Amino acid sequence: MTRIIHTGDTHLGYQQYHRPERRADFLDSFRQVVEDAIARDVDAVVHAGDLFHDRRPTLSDVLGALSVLRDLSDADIPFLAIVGNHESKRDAQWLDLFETMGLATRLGASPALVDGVAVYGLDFVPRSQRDGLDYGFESNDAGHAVLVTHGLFEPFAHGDWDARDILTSSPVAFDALLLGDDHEPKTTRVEKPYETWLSYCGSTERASTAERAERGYNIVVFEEAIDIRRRGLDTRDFVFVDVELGHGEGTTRVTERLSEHDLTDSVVVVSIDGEGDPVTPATIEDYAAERGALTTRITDHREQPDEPDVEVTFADPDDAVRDRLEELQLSPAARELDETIRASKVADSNLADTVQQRVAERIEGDRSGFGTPSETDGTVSGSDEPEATADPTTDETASKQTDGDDGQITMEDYL
Ligand SMILES: [Mn+2]
Repeated sequence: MTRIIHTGDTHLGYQQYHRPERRADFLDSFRQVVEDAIARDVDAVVHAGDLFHDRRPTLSDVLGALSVLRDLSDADIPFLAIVGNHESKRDAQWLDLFETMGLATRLGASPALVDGVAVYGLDFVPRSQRDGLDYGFESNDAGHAVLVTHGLFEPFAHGDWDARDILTSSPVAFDALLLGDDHEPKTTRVEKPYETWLSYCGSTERASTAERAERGYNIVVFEEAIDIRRRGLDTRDFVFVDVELGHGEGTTRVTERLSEHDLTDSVVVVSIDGEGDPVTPATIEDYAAERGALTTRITDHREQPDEPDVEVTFADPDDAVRDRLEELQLSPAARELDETIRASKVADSNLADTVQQRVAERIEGDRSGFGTPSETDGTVSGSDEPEATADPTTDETASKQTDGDDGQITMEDYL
């Protein structure tokens, strides 16, 4: 029997609500997972990405991670991990540092062997790089094979990449995909011809108020079959209070509802709906603070004609960016640049040159990918382009060379 802890979406360094206590909470959850791993003497801890909330964690976040990983290493339990979308740097990864120090293994196309289980990894893959991806998974003669990866996969709801595409293309038949990115734990199985378990372990702390359910991690037990079990974590209390205000009800009704709960050291999340009077958030916050709450978040869902109706439904900011980019229906050129700047592996110092080069290549090639040019700052022009002029109709040369536009390609064209 082989037992592997599957965790991920740890988001170390996330100073949620600008509270240092919350930053400490994310580290504390990671420590709990590792303490459980040591207490249960599991065979490995697999991390499915987003160990860090940001690609630039502070030194104390890195030191926190190191201290937890060192405890795991001292117990001779391997830490096998991949890189998620939140923490992905353009060149070397934090995980590479931990690997250099002997505290982690960065999973990839060659399997890490854990007591009869071959464990492979695939870092988060930006959308533009998914088609025709060469996985290169090497063969194994272990009894089981699993792939650890990060992203939103179909057949789960909100998936933007069908996990069955990976399974079909992979030269290795996986018994399970151990996933990160979706912060809600969920497990399903795709049947023949795949016969593969797909499982999200969920986040270990609440990275957004949408994450109401208990946080935890999974233990994957490999015998003849595979069994995926769930373990809860003791995280900071979140008190969710959903108030439906009736006619004539307001702030007092909200504080009455808060009085039904122990708010000590908790994050209080108040959601207001219905009719009723306007509420004063400061009064509600003060009430909760007097009863020991760490912080209070208030969302009033009632119609507020003066404010734009912005509905926040994402579990993590990158998802929101992704959704927004989809809404914008950017041209292929714009998406390529977005990937280059935001999610690619281009070194920071080379970024400006790379963007300029990609734009130049686009200008050489198909111009139809661009929108209407405009005259703004931030001009990026190909090296062979003529100097731009303010009025395209007065410069025949520029006009000819640029299909009637003014010869300037500006960043606004991509946004
Ligand atoms: Mn995440």
